[in-house]
Amino acid sequence: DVNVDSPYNLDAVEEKKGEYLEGKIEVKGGKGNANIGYFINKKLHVWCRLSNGMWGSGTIQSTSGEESIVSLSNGNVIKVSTSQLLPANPGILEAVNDLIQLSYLNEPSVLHNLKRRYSHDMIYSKAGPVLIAVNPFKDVQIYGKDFVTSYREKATDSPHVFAIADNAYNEMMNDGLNQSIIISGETGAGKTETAKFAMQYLASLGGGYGGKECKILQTHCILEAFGNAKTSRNDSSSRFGKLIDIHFTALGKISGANIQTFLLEKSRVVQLAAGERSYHIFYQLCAGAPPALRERLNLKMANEYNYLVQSDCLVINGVDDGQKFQKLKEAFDIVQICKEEQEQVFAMLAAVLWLGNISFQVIDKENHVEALADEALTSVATLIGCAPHELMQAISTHRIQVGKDSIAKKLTLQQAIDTRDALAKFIYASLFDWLVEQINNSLEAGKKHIGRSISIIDIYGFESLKKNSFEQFCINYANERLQQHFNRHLFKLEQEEYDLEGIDWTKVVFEDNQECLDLFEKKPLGILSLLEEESNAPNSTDFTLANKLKQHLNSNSYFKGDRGRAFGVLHFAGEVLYDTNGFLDKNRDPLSSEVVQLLSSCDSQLPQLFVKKMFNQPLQSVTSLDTPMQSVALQFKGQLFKLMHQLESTRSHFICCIKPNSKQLPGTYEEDLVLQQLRCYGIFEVIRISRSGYPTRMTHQAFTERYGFLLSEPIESQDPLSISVALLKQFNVLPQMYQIGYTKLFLRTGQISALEDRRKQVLRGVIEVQKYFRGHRA
Ligand code: AD9
Ligand code: MG
Repeated sequence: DVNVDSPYNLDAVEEKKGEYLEGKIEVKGGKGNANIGYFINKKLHVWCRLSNGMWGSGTIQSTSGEESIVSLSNGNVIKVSTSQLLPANPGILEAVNDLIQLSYLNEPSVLHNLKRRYSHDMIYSKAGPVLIAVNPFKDVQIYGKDFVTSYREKATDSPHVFAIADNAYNEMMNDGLNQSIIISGETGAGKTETAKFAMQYLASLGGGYGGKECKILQTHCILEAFGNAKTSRNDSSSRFGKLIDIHFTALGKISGANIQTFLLEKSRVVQLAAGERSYHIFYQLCAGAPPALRERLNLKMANEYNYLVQSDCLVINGVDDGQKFQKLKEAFDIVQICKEEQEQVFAMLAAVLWLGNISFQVIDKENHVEALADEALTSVATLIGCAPHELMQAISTHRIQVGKDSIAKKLTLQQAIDTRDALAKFIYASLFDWLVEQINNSLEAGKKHIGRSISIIDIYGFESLKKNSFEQFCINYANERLQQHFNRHLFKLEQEEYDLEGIDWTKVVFEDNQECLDLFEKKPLGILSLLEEESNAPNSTDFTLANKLKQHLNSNSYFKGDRGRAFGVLHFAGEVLYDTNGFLDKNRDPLSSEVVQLLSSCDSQLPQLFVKKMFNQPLQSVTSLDTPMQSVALQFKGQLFKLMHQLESTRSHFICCIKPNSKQLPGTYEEDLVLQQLRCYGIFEVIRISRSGYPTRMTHQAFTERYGFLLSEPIESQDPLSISVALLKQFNVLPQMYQIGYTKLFLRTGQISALEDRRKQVLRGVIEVQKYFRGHRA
């Protein structure tokens, strides 16, 4: 018996597939060693785990007791535990387009299939409705105009991001439904690149109105400069989430677009891990600014700025930051950010850089400090438009209320540094938001959108690092939410539809992550609520936070609280341990009232605007200038809820990006790494469900409208359902290949093609006849 721990073992699959399996290999689902005997007789291939942890394929020579002798394809003969064997697919099923076509669904077969394709640069595969994209880490020539045309004309059915985009576009045009393309995957898996290709395709389909499509494509350059950075795992890692809505007219032309961003990683502006960089734009500005601009901004080279040198990494192999700066300016011009605004943007960037160079001098025994009045301080003051002593005051003192009077108290060194860094982060994050707003204005040109749209979502992937902090906490929470959408969309909706249509469909059990989401969101005893409470409590520390979480959540099976200052969460993608160090502070994200006042009295336009924006946010009431109105986590939760709500009204398409190796190398496929990602995104579950389901569905009405004319003999009743049934009979569609619902017809994979072929054939004939007659009339 071939049986393993994996839930995707042969038996399970055979049961699910039942009798409709067009078995290329006839394997009885029964127990006992009958299967093995069959495999031996037929010299069929099997997979076995090798001592190095890899899967090897071979044929069974003999079995005795619990052990089998397997002759591997590389010539070696090994003895393995019989229970470790899994059936391999026949040669003709190697490298299939869609994993649901595999006769045997098990982990090595799926891994091998993807690997075979990958080695031939076929980086895309389907897993039922989900597109899998394995990052090639090299230029594969599959995105040119010829490919766009091929997919547009349906000349190929090879899986591709273009096919997904084409599908979304067609469904939008045909059904009038808004669409979404959700791209997931871990850092470096290729989400952002994939999103760009999807947009490139849609832009080429929907081009037409005043070059909007060209503008949309240019936004990448700006967003990447300001929102991407080199991390240890991706040379250009997006440090923010984004949703791009592309708007179309009723005729399918692009009419505009709108970008929403989520939670930019602010801490990166002031603090870098070794070997990583801050946001690309800083290095681009330092390397590419022309002399006159350098002078106006008093700009130095990157290696003179503390914020940038701290990580010992100033350049990226193969990247010319100076040249990128020129490209950025061109992009600015295209999205109509005028020269004066550009200058202001650069001034803000230079101010942030100079802030990091401001140093403090200890002036008393209590470690109180004063900022040094040096070049750094005067440069910042000039760039943001205030007097140096005002800046000095704002970052080294704190006003407190004593009765009716307020007195200025000097800050300690750490407090002063935190205040200075908070200012830098605030300016940068506000600048980022401001830019997105400018881009949106330019893309929409003030129009209110009422037509249809396709949304593309590229949000940071699940992260499990050696040390996980508040940022990972938020990112993984977002992924948990997206995962639920994925589950709901693919599984729940699927089942509900079958139920609604009265279709007999053996319920498939699937993982739901609602309980993990509850752990985050339950009120008043979920992590987010508790975090909020602790953030507002006086004298709370990271330790009191950790204790509070433990105290209330230890009985939750998704929570692990027995680790000092840290706590663990059992995410859908695995357990992650979070260190609460800095949680409260990052969540509060305080900006001192001194700094707020300073910015609002600056001569420059942007700092003033940033402060105004901060206090104009809806839902926020200004209680005190010291505590921001809404904590970061709550704000983020609000954004996510809005996103989910928006997605719910769309038809979603999913792309799952896979990172084949952690070295960003082409041609390298690490099985374990791929397997872990496939498991984590529930791909096996998706395949299993798709195989046991009916992926093609059409209303009886639509079905008869499309194929009714193919009926060879007229039938009595003219209702769509009867015509559907007659058509199925005429085309010999086997009873196990379809089910008839109340309003819809459900067909298994591959069943529609015969009807489609016949339809095309007949239509072609009609056209020929018409031509013939036209020819004769002329
Ligand atoms: V992160 O979560 O933002 O850190 P992403 O977005 O998933 O990450 P990204 O799209 O940035 O990954 O891809 C990483 C790198 O892989 C890119 O810089 C490219 O060098 C490479 N890549 C990804 N997809 C493709 C592709 N289809 N063709 C060629 C690719 N190279
Ligand atoms: Mg990215």
